[in-house]
Amino acid sequence: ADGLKGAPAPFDKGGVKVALISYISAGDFFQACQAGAEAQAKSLGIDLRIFAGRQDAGEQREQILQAINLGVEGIVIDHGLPESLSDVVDQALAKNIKVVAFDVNLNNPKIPQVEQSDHRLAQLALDQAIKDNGNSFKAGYVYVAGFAPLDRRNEIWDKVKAANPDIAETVRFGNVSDTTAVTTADQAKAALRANPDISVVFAPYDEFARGVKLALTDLGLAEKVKIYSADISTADIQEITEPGSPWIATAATNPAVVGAVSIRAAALQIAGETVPQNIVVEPVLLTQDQLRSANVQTIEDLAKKIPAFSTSAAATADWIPAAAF
Ligand code: SR1
Repeated sequence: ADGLKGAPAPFDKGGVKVALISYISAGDFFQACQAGAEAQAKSLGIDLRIFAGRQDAGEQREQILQAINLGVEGIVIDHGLPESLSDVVDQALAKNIKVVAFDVNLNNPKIPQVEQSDHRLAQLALDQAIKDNGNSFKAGYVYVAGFAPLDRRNEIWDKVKAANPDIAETVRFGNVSDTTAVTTADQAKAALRANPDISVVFAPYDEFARGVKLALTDLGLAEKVKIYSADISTADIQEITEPGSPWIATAATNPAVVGAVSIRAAALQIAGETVPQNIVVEPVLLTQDQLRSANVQTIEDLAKKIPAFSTSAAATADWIPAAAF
C-alpha cells in the first residue's frame, strides 16, 4: 500500500483499514454521503470497507463484529438504533478501534458525533414556511421517532408550534424503509384526502418530501399545498425546480461533505490527534425561487454557486488532502 507523504503514522505507511457501517444505504442522501466518504478515504490512502445498510439493526451489529475481525483501525457508524449498537461498539473501543458516529447518539465521550446541525436545519426550513405562509395554517408533518436527526428536527417543530399556536399539526405520518418515498406517498394520499384544509407539509427528509410531492401531484393538489424539507440531491433539485412543483424549500448540507468529514474524524483519531466531541456540518437554506433564478440544475452547479456548500473546515489537518468529489 502507498503511504501518504508527510502524514503521521500509520498513514505514512498506507493501507489503514476503516469500515463504514450504515443503517441505511438506499436513497440519494446516503449514496452521496458514501461517495464523499470513499473520496476522502482515497485521498488518505485508506482501505475503506463499506458495509451496506438495509435498515436491519441485527445486521448492523453483525457488521460491526465483522469489521472488528477484519482488523480495522477505525469504524464510522452512519445512523442506526443506539440500543442495539452500544455493546458491540464497546467491543470495538476495547480493541482500541476508533469509532465515529454520524447521526446516531452513542453517548460515549470516546466517540465523536457528526451531525448537520439539525436544529438549525429545521429552523431554516420552518422560518421559510412561516415567511411564505404566515403563522396560521394547518400542517401535515412527516416524522419517524428514533432517528437522531429526525428527533432533533422534531424538537424544533415542537418549539415552532408552541411559539405559533395557530400553526396546527393536523396529521402526522411517516416510515423509514427501503421504499420510504413510495410508502410515504401512500400515507400522504390518505392523510391529504382526510384533511383537505392542509396547506403546508413539513417533511424534513428528502425521501419524505418526494413521497408527499408524488401524493400531491396524483391528487391534483400541487398548487394548494407547499412542502418544506431537509436534504438536497441532483434529483431533488430537478423535482424542486420543475414547473408547478409544490416543493418550495429545503435546508441541507452537501451529504458528500458529511461523509468526508466522518472519515477525516476517524483518520485524526487513528493518528492520535484530538477530535471535538461534536462535529457539525452547517446547512444552508435553498428555496425554489433561488434555485430557479440561479439556474441551478445539479449538486455540482450548487457547489459552484455556493462554495461553502462543498467544503467544511470540520475535522481537518494540514496532512489530510482534500477529497475530490
Ligand atoms: C432516517 S434519517 C434521514 C436523515 O438522515 C440524514 O440526517 C439526512 O439529512 C436525512 O434527512
